[in-house]
Amino acid sequence: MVDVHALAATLDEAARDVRAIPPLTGAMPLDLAAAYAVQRAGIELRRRRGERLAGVKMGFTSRAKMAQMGVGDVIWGLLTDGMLAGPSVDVSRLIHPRIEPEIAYLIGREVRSATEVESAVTGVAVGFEVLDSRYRDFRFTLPDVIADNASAARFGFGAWHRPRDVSNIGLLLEIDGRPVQTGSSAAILGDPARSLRAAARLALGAGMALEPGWIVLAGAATAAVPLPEGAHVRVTGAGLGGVEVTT
Ligand code: OOG
Ligand code: MG
Repeated sequence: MVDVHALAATLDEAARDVRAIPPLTGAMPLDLAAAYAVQRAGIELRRRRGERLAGVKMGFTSRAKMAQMGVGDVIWGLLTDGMLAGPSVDVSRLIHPRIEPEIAYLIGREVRSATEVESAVTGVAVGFEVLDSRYRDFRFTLPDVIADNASAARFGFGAWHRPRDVSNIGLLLEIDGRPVQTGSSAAILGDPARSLRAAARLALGAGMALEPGWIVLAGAATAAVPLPEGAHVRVTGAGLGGVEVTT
């Protein structure tokens, strides 16, 4: 039997000690259900420290991300208010952070069925996600990364815009004024709205309704890039403005 709580504690300590660990599956088999149980136990540890759920993140919703990380399935994780980035992110608290552009949705009312999620959205914005795998060299199998809450570390978003079609908008990631990644939101399952519906379906399937005020990150449209110290990052989405973060 997999000790879900012990594995969650191991990942949680790795994050807090800023120390990479070997993948869990190097030591034992872990199926997807057990991996999600570890993820939930890890979120529970954060909640006990006073963090509150703030939303859902989708992972590997684009080919660029699947190819970068060598996995082929969509996964999801949970966001807490403790992960919300300020205008700056302290990268000394992270093991090997990477940043990627995201499309963010704001949920305006409780979502009890996946079919109603689009009508519950009150805002859309360009966002970013700072990933930080707790595994050495950012290398993992699918169950490993699920247990590690889909590498979630920090996230942020720009100004909210009224819900609109964002099925094919240009996304640009710049570091210190240099473009480092460009992509289209169409890379996210053909339309980030599909990822939004999947997020609702997955959360509901796990017994969780999306709550008012929650954020859904639809997944990166491009590969993630290393986030060094002293960097000034800007993510722009055509028609959505931008969001900036410094390290
Ligand atoms: C896992 C997280 C993937 C995305 O947007 O595809 C993700 C990872 O790449 O380490 O957040
Ligand atoms: Mg992401």
